[in-house]
Amino acid sequence: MNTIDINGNFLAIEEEFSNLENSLIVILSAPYEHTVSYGNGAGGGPAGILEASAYVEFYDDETDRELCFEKGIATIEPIDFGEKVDKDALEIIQQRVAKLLDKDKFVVTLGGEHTISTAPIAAHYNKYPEMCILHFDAHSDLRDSYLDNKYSHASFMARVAEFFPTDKIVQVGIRAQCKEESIFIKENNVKTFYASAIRRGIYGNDWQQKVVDSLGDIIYCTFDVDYFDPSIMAATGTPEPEGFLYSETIDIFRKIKKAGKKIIGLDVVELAPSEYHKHCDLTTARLIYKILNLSID
Ligand SMILES: [Mn+2]
Repeated sequence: MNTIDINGNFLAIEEEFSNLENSLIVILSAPYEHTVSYGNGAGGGPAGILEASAYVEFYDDETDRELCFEKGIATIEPIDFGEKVDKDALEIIQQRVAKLLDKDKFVVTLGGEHTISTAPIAAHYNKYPEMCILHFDAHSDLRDSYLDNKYSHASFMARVAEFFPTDKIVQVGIRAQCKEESIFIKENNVKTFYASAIRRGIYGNDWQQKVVDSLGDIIYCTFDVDYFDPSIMAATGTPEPEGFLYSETIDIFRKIKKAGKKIIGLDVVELAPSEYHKHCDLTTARLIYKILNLSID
């Protein structure tokens, strides 16, 4: 696995702090786009994030440190899927992630459409059988298939549910789903924090704490940027109203840290860069660095 140098790696950092061997954190790009249903462009997500990340500051005032120089962040060359799609594409990603986990790296996988997340989740689950999943999304992605494809971005969590205990899945921000999905959630005890329930005050003022309380101690996070409100995240395939803002979201990661729980892996998907909404790329790059800052001791 070759790494990208300062002219294109995450945060634009020198070799000393971005070579694979000495870096704890590894950014793996999976620019997979095959089953897009509404807006396209998710395949450009990783490149957009990496480009914008050059403008993210190394220093984080909250943790008072430069995490990238403390731990090292390596950026791997993007996966070339060739003609591979669906299950075959997922296998490539899972092998790469597993290899990095074998080296005890903290892996951040960048999509691409949400389909890809099944792979890093499977790889992390093999290493951390006690983990739970924290899933940020406007959609629950629990349709058994969508447009005749079981490996659709709209079905990724249905694939995960085939090998992962559903009562250890916590979904946040859901606001667009079909009835079949809502039935699946009830029957299989998926913990779903619907956007409407949060806004109606069902969880009180500190809804973020309720999310954290429902999580186990070891957490894998999959983050679809369409969880955010379209006002701050227009650059995504299916932007849905009644979304969430940046700070109220970071609060969840603050509370995870405070509770002594641990994020052990992350993927960020569905950014579809747009020249009219450049801030979305930067928002996503900052989100990733902030989560890393709050998750890694
Ligand atoms: Mn989504």
